[in-house]
Amino acid sequence: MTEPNVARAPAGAAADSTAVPPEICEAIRAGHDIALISHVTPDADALACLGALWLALPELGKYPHLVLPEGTVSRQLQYLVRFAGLQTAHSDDVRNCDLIVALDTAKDKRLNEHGHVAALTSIPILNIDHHATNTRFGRWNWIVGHASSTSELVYDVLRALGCQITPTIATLLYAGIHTDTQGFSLSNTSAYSLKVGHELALAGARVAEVCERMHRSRSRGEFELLSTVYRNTRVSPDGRLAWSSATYQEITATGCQAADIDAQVEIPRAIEGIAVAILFTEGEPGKVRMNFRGERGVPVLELATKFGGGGHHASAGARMSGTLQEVMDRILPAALEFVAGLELADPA
Ligand SMILES: [Mn+2]
Repeated sequence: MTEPNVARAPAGAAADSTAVPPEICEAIRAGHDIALISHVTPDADALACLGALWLALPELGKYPHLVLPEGTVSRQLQYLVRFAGLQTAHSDDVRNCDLIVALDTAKDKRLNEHGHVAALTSIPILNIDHHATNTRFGRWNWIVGHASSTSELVYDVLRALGCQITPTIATLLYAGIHTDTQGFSLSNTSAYSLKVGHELALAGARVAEVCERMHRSRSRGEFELLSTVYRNTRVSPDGRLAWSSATYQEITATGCQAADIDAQVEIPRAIEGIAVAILFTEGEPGKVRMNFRGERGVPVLELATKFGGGGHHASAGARMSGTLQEVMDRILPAALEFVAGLELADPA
């Protein structure tokens, strides 16, 4: 017996790209000196978008200027910076730009520019992002909530502009998509993101190297920090909520910083049957970051926005002042109530 030949696109997964709006390409074509900025604590998606545009724009006769303040890239992701040979611009060059491209950044407050280019306010912004909560702070905004990553959108932009996808650009964008989809394993993995992954592999993306550097290249300190997050993981009596935490003390004792731990909400998330996972990290004394993840379509964005955060439907974040314990005492009762109210299909 053969299986009936039925296409099984998961609900909500776009089969094809959303066409790049013409004004997005026109804004780039009209620019001359172009500042490229992403979000604070840049992840692989942010760095990939910065790097891909920085490498591609000279082909169109543009002068790209990378805004990536010293010390903002985690140890593990410095691989991408070295691999692409990325060089940060001087602030004078940035001030003289006639266009800013903001990448993967939901709010202008989150732009990773450390205030050294405060004069940027007069420069028009082109805003390319996949966060559902993007505030559309640009003069031009291309916000595609169903895209797996901003790297997927930058790939579409480069194709629309007729830029060559070199093996280095392909490797960067592959790293961005691979990381935002957790290795093509999350619900944001669409038929289209797999298609782009395929095209990037054909263009020479270093698939195995990206996986090794993103998933199997922990320093001893990072490994120790992960074991702390495992040890601190707790599960609610109803089995629906799992959470973990790391205090400032626990993070710095391993020689790590908060940026090294941002994605580790995947640890409590790995427990079978949970609906929501949360990671609380105290990156600086008295400043707590929360990462929320929802399984089986659970809209954790609702929970995150209650506490001033944002992000995506099933992957969101928020920040709060206070000690780790104070913040957990505030958030956990609300999270327990949230999961208790969910109507969940039983996991198979
Ligand atoms: Mn992203």
